[in-house]
Formats: sequence, structure tokens, C-alpha cells
Amino acid sequence: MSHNNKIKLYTFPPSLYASIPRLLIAEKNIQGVEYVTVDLSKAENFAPDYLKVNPNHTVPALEFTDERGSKSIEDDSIEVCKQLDKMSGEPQLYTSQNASSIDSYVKDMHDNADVGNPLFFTSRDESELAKKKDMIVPFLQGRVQGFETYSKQAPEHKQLYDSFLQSTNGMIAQYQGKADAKPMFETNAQMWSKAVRFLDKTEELLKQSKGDFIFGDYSLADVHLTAWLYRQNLVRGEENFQGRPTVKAYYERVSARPSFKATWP
Ligand SMILES: N[C@@H](CCC(=O)N[C@@H](CS)C(=O)NCC(=O)O)C(=O)O
Repeated sequence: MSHNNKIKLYTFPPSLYASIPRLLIAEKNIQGVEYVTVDLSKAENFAPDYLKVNPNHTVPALEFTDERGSKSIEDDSIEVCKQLDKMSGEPQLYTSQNASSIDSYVKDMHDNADVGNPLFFTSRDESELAKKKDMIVPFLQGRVQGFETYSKQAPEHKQLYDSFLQSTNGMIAQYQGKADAKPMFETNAQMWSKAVRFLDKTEELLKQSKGDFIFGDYSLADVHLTAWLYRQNLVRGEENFQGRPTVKAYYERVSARPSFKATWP
């Protein structure tokens, strides 16, 4: 790091969005970052103390000392990555030349193709539901316990906990056959169509690229895209790549980088 700086990254190893800065840290070999695990399977991202770090109750969050010496927090992976890129040395992966292309592509991914978590937690049909049930239900039950505990500890956040309790219990009921799962299958289908649109756009951009990466040279956009594709590959495998040979070749290329193995061992 260029200045004497204590950097803390709040993360959860299986998290999609927290893996984006972890990939960047590996890619640029940034030293001295302290990782703090926030266990989403226990709803620790809703702990009263974590709500002070990140009121949006999400990971990642980055705590660092800014140029003026005051403690700062970035609470969104897009800003976290820009900050880490700026604080670390060459190569800069976000520059005045590529900033506007990166900004609009990454914003589209985060705003309109935020499908990795919903596709992971929902199922598309009865057969996927049966397969995933024993993995998803305990995860959701762990979160229910967290919400109940925090609700007693921090009654000032009761409304927040109650609303997540309700939606989480609703999903458990669908997995356990106690509630109609059709709405879940519909959500899953909608999410997949958003993924398809973004994959098609990515195929076109990669075809037009003058280099091996989305905007030519390796950039912050590739850090986000690699993590997004890693999750897509986990939830839908080859379906993502059918009819998209350029995305497939790209994914093979980025997954061969040492940073990939360091992030998803
Ligand atoms: N826009 C945020 C999204 C972060 C996000 O949604 N993170 C997920 C984990 S991948 C999370 O913390 N979810 C909260 C939860 O599971 O309760 C970002 O890019 O950092």
C-alpha cells in the first residue's frame, strides 16, 4: 500500500459480491488486508454492530484510513474495488480511458443482472427443489435463529428483522412443501431471463473487444464479470455457454489465472 493504512474487508467466503474485491486483491497481490468473516448463514450481517459498519446489511464492506487520516467505509463492491485499485499500485485497472465503459457495464450487471443469489436460493422446478432442499433449508434456518436472537438484543431493529423473518420463513415453507412453490419457480424463470440478456450482451462485447478481455486489456470490469460468471457456472453450468462460444472461451481464460484459484480454491 502506498500509505500506512489499516484495511479491513468484511467478507463471507461463499458470497458472490464479497468475492469481487477478494479477486481484485489476489489479482493485484495487495498485501496487509485483514479479512473479517460475516457469516451470512447466521445472519451476522444483521448483527447490530455490523449494521453500524454497513446499514445496507450486505458484504462486502471495506474499512480503511483515507488520505486525510480519517476512518472511511465503502459498503458496495463497485466502490470497494475502485478504492482498492486506487490504493494499490500498477497496473491501474480503472483509468480515465476505460472508466465510462466500465461504469455502465458494471452498473448494468449490478442493477439489471443481479441474479446470482436469487438463482442460487430459488429453484426452477420440483426436481431442483428436491435436490437443493437439504442444503438451502438449514442455511435459511440458521438465518431465522440469527434474526430471532438479534431481535431480542436490538429491539430498535425489530421491524427489519421481522420483515426478513417473514420472507425467510416463507421460503422455508416452500422448500418443505408447506406453501405453494410456484411463485418461486416464476421468480427463478425471471432471473434466468435477466441472466440470458446479460450473457448475450457480454457475448457481443467480447466479440467486439480488441483484446482478450471485455474492454481490451484486463480491467475492473473483468473482476466483476469473472465473479458473476463463477456464480452463474455454479447455478446453471453449461447452459450459460450454449450458443456463446466467446463467453465460454473468456471464462476458460479468466479461470486459468492464478487469482481465480486463490479466490475460489
Ligand atoms: N450492491 C451490493 C450487493 C451486495 C450483496 O447483496 N451482498 C450479498 C452477499 S453476495 C449480501 O450481503 N446479502 C445479504 C444477505 O444475504 O442477507 C454490492 O455490490 O456490494
